[in-house]
Amino acid sequence: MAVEKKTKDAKAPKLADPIAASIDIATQEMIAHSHKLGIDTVFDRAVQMKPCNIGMQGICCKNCAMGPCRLPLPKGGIEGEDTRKGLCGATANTIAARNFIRMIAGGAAAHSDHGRCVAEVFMSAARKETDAYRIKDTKKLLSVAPHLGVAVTVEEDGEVKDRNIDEIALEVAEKALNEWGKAEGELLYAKRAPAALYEKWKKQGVIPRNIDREIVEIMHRTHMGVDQDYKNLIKQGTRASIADGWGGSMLATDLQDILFGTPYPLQSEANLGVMKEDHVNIIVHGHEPVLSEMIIAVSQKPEIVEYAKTKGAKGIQLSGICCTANEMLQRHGVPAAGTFLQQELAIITGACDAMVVDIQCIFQNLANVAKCFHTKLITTHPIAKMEQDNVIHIEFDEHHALEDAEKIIRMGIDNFQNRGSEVMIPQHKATQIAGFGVESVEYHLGGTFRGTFYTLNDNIINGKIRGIAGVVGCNNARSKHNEAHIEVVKELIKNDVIVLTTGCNGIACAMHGLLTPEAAAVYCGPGLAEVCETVGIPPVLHLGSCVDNSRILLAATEVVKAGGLGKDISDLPVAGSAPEWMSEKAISIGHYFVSSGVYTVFGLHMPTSGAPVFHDYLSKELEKLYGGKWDLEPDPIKHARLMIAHIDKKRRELGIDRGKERVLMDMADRQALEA
Ligand code: CUV
Ligand code: SF4
Repeated sequence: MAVEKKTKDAKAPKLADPIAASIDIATQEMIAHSHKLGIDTVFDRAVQMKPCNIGMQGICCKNCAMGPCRLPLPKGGIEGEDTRKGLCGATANTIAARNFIRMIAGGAAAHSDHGRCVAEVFMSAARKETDAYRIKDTKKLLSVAPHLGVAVTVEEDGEVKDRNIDEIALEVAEKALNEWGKAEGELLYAKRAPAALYEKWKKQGVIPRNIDREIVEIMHRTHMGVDQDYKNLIKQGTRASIADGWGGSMLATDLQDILFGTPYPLQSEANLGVMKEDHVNIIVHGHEPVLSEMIIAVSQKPEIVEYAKTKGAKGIQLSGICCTANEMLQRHGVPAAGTFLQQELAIITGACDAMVVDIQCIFQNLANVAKCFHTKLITTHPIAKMEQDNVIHIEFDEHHALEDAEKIIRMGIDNFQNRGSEVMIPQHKATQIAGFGVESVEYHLGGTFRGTFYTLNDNIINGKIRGIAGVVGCNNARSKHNEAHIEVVKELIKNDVIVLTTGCNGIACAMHGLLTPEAAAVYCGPGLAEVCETVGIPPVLHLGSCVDNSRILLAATEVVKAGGLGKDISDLPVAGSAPEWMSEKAISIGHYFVSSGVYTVFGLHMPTSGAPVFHDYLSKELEKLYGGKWDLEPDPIKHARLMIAHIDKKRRELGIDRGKERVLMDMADRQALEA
């Protein structure tokens, strides 16, 4: 009887429709291939499991064992007073605000702990305890040092007088590491913000004391029975997010640039088609370049390449997934194998000989997928292991980094011969130009003599460039892979808004051909196309990984400094966006964009919608304090148009709107915007 029932119930699980799951052909092909092989991926799981509607709206509290307390919105909305409360009396606003800032804590912790790890390696390098890591970019070191209160004297010709580089590096390392846990003072980098913004933060009392403390305080305040005022809760969320964007993330970017080199534009490729059937394919997935830099160094050693040849391979093909892809791309031109949602697919090609992961955005299901193939899945970080028994852990340590990297690569090479017969690498990839940053934007778009953002400002003022958008963030299996990323970006550049991208949006734009100078003639409005063609840049500038969103903050600050566009980031015709966000890091990034004065639109949904008063506070009231605010728009075209409308509003306020909109928007466009 029982057996019979079981067979009746065991109908085949619903599978994802490849065409509905992604706009990318390589991804569609691989999803279909996974079905053929009977391997489930995130795309299938997304159609099999529905999200919890209450959790999604941010109104489930499980901060104590009297709960979880769930506060669903009454059908038909709230009439009159909102009387919903948990056992302790916590209101929907309190619960949603607590949940929201816990997401900020999670995101800020992830970015900042990454930064700390880099700072520790930087310290080892400064102390010369390691051969593997060295101070590479002394120019960047000298430009960063003063922001940490480290004195340098630089002569006109760039030579350092008075102090030697080693001494400066050591002091920078000490000062930087101190930012995580110093006993008094405030976050040193807060002063890198425009003075007007710094003053706003000061007035609101949200300047971080140190990075760790703000994150810990969120955990304290959101503990059962502590902070019960959503305004006060989000204030701490603001302080922690600033500690992320202008602290942990910015330090990560700066120290990585000093250790591994400041990125400059270079050419590469993106999508699963970068994998090569006749090469050893090693994929590095995760976040910290501390690992990937060593993998790159070792994979280029002649004896290692020779070793690969002795095993029958033509060479070693490295590629990246997620932000490790962006780190390896921007400094070395290593191609990206794909975005967040393609990680399982890279193994399903059957041609991934080793996948090396460190921290963040790594699916535990990679281990299950790897089991179906010869792929060695290697975890490397002491804080990020997997329970499955086919996973190999090789702990990576800066003191024997090159040896660790060599062990990993040899393992991948040795595994080349174990490939099965089922190899299918989709033949799709696109060319990309990446590796932009504050320094290279200055170089490309700056004045020849001034070396500032003068020319960029000029083009904004004369209306060729309507404004600047930062479009960033993840993929989310709850929406069609890459669709919103690409539609939002295309709509922006069509309307002469130049786009700065990072994270998986950067990879998506690369995959869909938006990161080439040639894209300007195809997709841009006439003004932006002209600027891109004159300067020879793509209309979408890839600024790197998620911690490199700090580059967007500094680029905006440079635009303020270059003059003519107001005194603060909130005066600029700029807007932010994360069309397919999924991680807590995205919430932290979104919130420091907002707290830095940027109007920021998220796609999908906001985990605050179940608490309308708190939700309104984020989307309306915050603007009065910092000049930036949150918005939500799942439809990509409307999403982009909200950003453009905000940019136009700022142009009007600056008095630089005349002529501009008349040329670029036709009547239908305008009506659509007003509707
Ligand atoms: Ni850190 S956070 S999915 S890799 S951008 Fe990509 Fe970027 Fe989101 Fe993760
Ligand atoms: Fe419920 Fe309050 Fe406990 Fe949250 S803290 S689970 S709302 S009793």
